[in-house]
Amino acid sequence: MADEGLPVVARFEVRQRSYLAPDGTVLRPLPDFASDIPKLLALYRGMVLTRAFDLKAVSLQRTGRLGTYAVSLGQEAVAVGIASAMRQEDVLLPSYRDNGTLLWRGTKMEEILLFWGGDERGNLSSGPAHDFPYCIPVGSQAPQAAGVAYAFKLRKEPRVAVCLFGDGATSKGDVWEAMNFAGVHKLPVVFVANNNQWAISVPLQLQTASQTLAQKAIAAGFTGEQVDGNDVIAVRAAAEEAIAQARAGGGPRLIEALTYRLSDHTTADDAARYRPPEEVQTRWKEEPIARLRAYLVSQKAWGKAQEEELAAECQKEIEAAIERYLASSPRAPETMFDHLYAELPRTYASQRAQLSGGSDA
Ligand SMILES: Cc1ncc(C[n+]2csc(CCOP(=O)(O)OP(=O)(O)O)c2C)c(N)n1
Ligand SMILES: [Mg+2]
Repeated sequence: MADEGLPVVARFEVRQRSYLAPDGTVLRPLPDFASDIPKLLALYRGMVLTRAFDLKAVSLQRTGRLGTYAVSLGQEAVAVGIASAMRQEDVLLPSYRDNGTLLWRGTKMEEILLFWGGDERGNLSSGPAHDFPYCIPVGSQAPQAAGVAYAFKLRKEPRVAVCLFGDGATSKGDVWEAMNFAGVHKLPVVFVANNNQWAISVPLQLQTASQTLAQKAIAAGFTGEQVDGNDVIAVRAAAEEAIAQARAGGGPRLIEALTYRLSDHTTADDAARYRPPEEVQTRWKEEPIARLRAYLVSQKAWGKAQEEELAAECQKEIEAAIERYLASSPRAPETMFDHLYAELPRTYASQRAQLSGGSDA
């Protein structure tokens, strides 16, 4: 071979983290926090609540009481695993599918419903005021996360920006530019690629020829790790480690969470048109909630009675939130012009006046 004798100047490896097999059996020694059963029960509750809420949101959309909604069915472990490793003062930059992450951070269900019901008041979250709202333009939250982390570094604040995006987003320049910048400046940011294998109808193999998404971090000069995104213990452990490293000045990390989008892309999509139902059925065997439940049952920490109680409690909480959402009176149309400009430009001022029934001068 022509390159014989030439020195190898770079090698890299990508590790994959998992603790629980799909049937809930333990693959390797669990991280310390997993011996704290109440902590695991809280993660379990977070996932169950997210799923129940998502399903209700879909039925609201189907009955004309909500706009388009992006379900996180099958991806609850990423939401809860990441959010539970963050501190209040850290900053979350979520994607439109991160419902469970927002719920864990304190956003109220009725706020989420307001947002997807087309009411901007839904962005006034009861979660940390410094968290970013749902990001709809794919990948644009990544440069914002690098900016947030740059500010933390300049101000010498021990805080971390945590940014979630999908596999499709990793093909965007925004994500690469953000990672490159974060690598150069060793910024306190954790990027999480929620690899659910699909970007609407585009499968992963048409998204990238790269063997993993995690290795994209290596070109930016920092560690990329794969984690079983259906194993909430693994997600939580990876997030804890990455966030601690970032907080201590050790720079960014990329976590590629391997999941599967069990639902349609959104309520405006019909995935049966582009992916075989057998694929979805197979992936149901790996989903995160049954997995943690099986482990908890094996530890005698969970049973049928608790499951029924939890389901009823979640339904009650969700129903109450839906009632509050449906009872909120719609905003006046002219308010769409408010909060955009310190001083409304003339053209908008006249449109606003028209809408509110006043003069259009
Ligand atoms: C900049 C931009 N381009 C296109 C779209 C339309 N769009 C919405 S979601 C999506 C696919 C994103 O896939 P992925 O990043 O894998 O996230 P997932 O939906 O699977 O969570 C596209 C192309 C958009 N919202 N923003
Ligand atoms: Mg995707």
